[in-house]
Amino acid sequence: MTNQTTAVLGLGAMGSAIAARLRDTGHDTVVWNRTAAKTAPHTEAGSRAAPTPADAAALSDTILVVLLDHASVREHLEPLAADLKGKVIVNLTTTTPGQARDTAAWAVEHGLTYLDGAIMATPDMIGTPASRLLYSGDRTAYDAAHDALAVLGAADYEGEDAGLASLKDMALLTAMYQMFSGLVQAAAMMRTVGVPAAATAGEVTGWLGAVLPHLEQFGAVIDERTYEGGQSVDFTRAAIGSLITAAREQGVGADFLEPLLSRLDELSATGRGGADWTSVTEQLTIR
Ligand code: FVH
Repeated sequence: MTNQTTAVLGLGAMGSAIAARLRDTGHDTVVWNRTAAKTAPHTEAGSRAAPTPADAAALSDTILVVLLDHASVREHLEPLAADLKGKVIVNLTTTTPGQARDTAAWAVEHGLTYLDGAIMATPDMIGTPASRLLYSGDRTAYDAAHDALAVLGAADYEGEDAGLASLKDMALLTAMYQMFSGLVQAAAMMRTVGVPAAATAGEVTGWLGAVLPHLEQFGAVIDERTYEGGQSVDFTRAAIGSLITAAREQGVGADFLEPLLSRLDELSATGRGGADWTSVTEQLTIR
């Protein structure tokens, strides 16, 4: 345990969970929230409430920013540049990689120590073995804040580029939402014959569990970039075409699948129908 003080700016669902976890693990905490009433349960539990973000900064060594979005972060950090000198700022708010780099550049311009973070957890997971947080940017900031960060979940440092944590967060969330979209599509199809979505969700969970081990093979093929072997573009075109037809036969749209079929058609039309289907990866690069 250190004698450091950690401020939490933002007491929404996530900021509250973080403040509670810090307290539960013996960290001295200061909290601030735009709607001051939300500080009450925290002061009752042992945190000190600061009336302004500047007061929170003055009382703390490390400032964890857990606000809604990039705009709210910049709105509150920019006027504080002088107050934040000598402190460690860790921004856990979800931002894009570009926004993370932008805030890191702002911090450098003002001589501030800034680390960008991304939370791969829901509030109830904070402090459990299932919680993982990604960090990138100033390594000295990561090292200095490590005692506080380590109690929130696995604390993975991704590298000096401040955008790296956010990039990985966004990539993993992209994969997650594509998977969730798959459930939505399957539920819409099965509902046409009276199967409840809850039952389809169970079926999808089992099926995805069985096929998930293939992902690592796909990754290896994509890394080699030769796209030899595996399931071909033409085979996959036929498969996706059948899925689209099946959906339409049931009176269900296939909006999520059609773009993939278009990419596969392009590959086939340009003589690459025999390549591994994951070669669509190459078509996604737009610059
Ligand atoms: N909750 C989750 O499951 C996800 C998991 C992954 C990471 N996210 C990100 O964490 C950030 C905070 O999310 P949250 O769940 O705490 O969000 P809310 O409960 O909606 O609380 C939002 C807090 O932000 C404050 N706030 C909003 N706008 C402003 C502003 N312009 N100025 C100052 N504060 C602002 C809000 O204050 P108030 O409404 O209580 O006054 C809350 O404290 C977020 O980036 C997630 O993407 C969570």
